[in-house]
Parts: sequence; structure tokens; C-alpha cells
Amino acid sequence: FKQKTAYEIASCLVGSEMCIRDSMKIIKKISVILTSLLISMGAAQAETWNMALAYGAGNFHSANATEFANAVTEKTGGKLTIKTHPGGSLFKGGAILRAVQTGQTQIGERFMSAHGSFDPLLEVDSIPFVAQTYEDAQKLYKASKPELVKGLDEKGLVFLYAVPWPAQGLYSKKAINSVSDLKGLKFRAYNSATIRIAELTGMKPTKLEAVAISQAFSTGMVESMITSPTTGKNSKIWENGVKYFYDIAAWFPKNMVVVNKKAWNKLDDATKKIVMNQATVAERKGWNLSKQGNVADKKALADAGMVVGKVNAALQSHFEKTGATMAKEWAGRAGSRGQAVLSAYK
Ligand code: PCA
Repeated sequence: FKQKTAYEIASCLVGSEMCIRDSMKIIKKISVILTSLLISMGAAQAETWNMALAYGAGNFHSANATEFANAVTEKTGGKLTIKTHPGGSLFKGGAILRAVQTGQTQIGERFMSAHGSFDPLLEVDSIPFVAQTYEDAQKLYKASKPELVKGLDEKGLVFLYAVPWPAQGLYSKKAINSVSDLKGLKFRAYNSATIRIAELTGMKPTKLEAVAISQAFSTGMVESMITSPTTGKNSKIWENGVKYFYDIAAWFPKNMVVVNKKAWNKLDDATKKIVMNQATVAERKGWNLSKQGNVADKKALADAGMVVGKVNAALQSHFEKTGATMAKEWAGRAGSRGQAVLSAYK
């Protein structure tokens, strides 16, 4: 068909009579060829997704996400290229979920428990003392995942995978030996749960993204925080006058990777399958990296000269009471969905 049309076009160029006679027919054939060419180009059209990451390139979540992105790009033969943008360079942490939801970018990783107003279930992994080991964190994840995925789906987001941070502990410039040592401390918070802990223990919270930690401590804007040994290590927190890390292992909050649903629906089934398979791989790798960091990064704090230890019994029970209050408050916000998730976990 193409050869014949080419011959007809050529005969037009030399001004044959056939061309003049059949010009309409030939134009139609040319348009059929052009259209089919365009359609086949469209089907093979490569998609590029920009992946917004809040944490620095050296962070294990970002490194894991970059491996995931590269694996998808490679395994789809470039049909779907994912480019990562670490350190909040595309969108700041607090803006990522909304940016993905509204399609300003196609994919992003976000700290789940900072979005209780989006869905209270996203906060389930930050209720203090509910899950204090990786094993329990995994169980809580399993129990909450179906409901979480559903909640995100209803809001136009496709869930890919979630990875926990190492256990959350208390950092402070000065030693904390009693409940009264907490009073009035300028405290860096990262979600509603950490703001609430500060309120219930008499500290003064300021909510800040992880990328702002070093500066906030060095300028004296804050003097304590609760986060992982990893985030303390990545912020070289000892360089900003922070001497103490209390390993209370209060909870294991997670980051999740989500995709804009419209962008997702543009993919063909084979590509979707590759993305989901690589998400499973990334989730497994991420949990292992987190476990390794939970040990190695605590050691790094100690190696840098920080005092790494536990809080005393009176403080421990004070934090546990605070946790119990917060669990009740959360149950009130999360309603029957939350109740169902917690009973499944238990
Ligand atoms: N690091 C992040 C969230 C939890 C963590 O361990 C932060 O401090 O913002």
C-alpha cells in the first residue's frame, strides 16, 4: 500500500495525467498513512515522570527511591522514565502530597503522618508506643494498608510502597533527667503528633521540615526534637550543640510513594505491572535499609561524641501516659475505620 502510494506521489511530481485524475484518492491515501504513523508514534510515546523527594540525596529513602526510579526506567525500556528530585528541590516536603494529587507532578514520596487532615489513618504509625519494633511496625502496616490505599484512591492517588524511618528518639542540647527538664524546651516538630507531645509535656513546638533542622538548631531557634538516629546523623546534629540522644523507640513513622491517578491511567498494563513489581522490590529493600540504619546511625551518633542512652523510668512513664492520651484522641478522629485497623493489628 505504501509502495503503491509512493509510486503515485512520484508520478504526481513528474506531472502525470494519473495524478491529476486521481488526486483526491491519493491525498486520502497520504492522510491514512500519516494518521497511522501518528497513532503508532503515540502508542510508543515515552512518558517522563518527575518524582518529588523531600529528603536529601544521601538519605536512605531517597537513595532507595532513586534505585526504584532507575529500575523502572530500565525495565520499561525507557517507555516510562522516572527522574528523582531529592532535597525538596521540586516541591518542599509539606507540598508534595498535594502536588501529586493535583497533577503538578506525577509521583512523589511523602512522610505519611504529617497528613492527618488528609486522612487520619495516615497518622496511625505515629501514635506513641503502639508499635515499638520493626516486627510490630510491619504488622501495623499490614493491618492499615488496605484502608489506607482505599482512602488515597478516593482522593485520586495510587499507592506504590511505604518504608519506615528508624525508631524515633529524643534529641536535646541539654540533659533531660526529669519531666521538669522538658518544660519550656524549644522543640522541633514534624507532624501533629509531635506537636501534641510537646503540648502535653510542656515544650514549645515549631514545625519544620527535616532539611531545615541544622540551621534551626545552630541559630537556637530550637533545642530539642524527636526523630530517628538517621535524621540526626544526616543533619550532623552534634555540630549544632546537640549532645544527647534518648532512644525511646516510641514509633516507626513511614514515608509512602504515591502516583497521580490520571498519570497512572495513561500507562499500559505491562508498564503498570513493572512499576508495581519494582515498588514491591523497593519496599523490601527500604525496610532492610531502615533496620540497618536503626543500628548503624545510632552508633554514628555515639561515634560523633553524643551521649546515646535511655530516659529514666519516671520520664518513660510520663511519655507513655502522653502516648495513651494521644491514642484516645486519635481514635476519636479516626472513628470506625481507625478502630477496625487497630483491632486488626491487635
Ligand atoms: N525523620 C523525618 C521524619 C521522621 C524521621 O525520622 C524528620 O525528622 O522530618
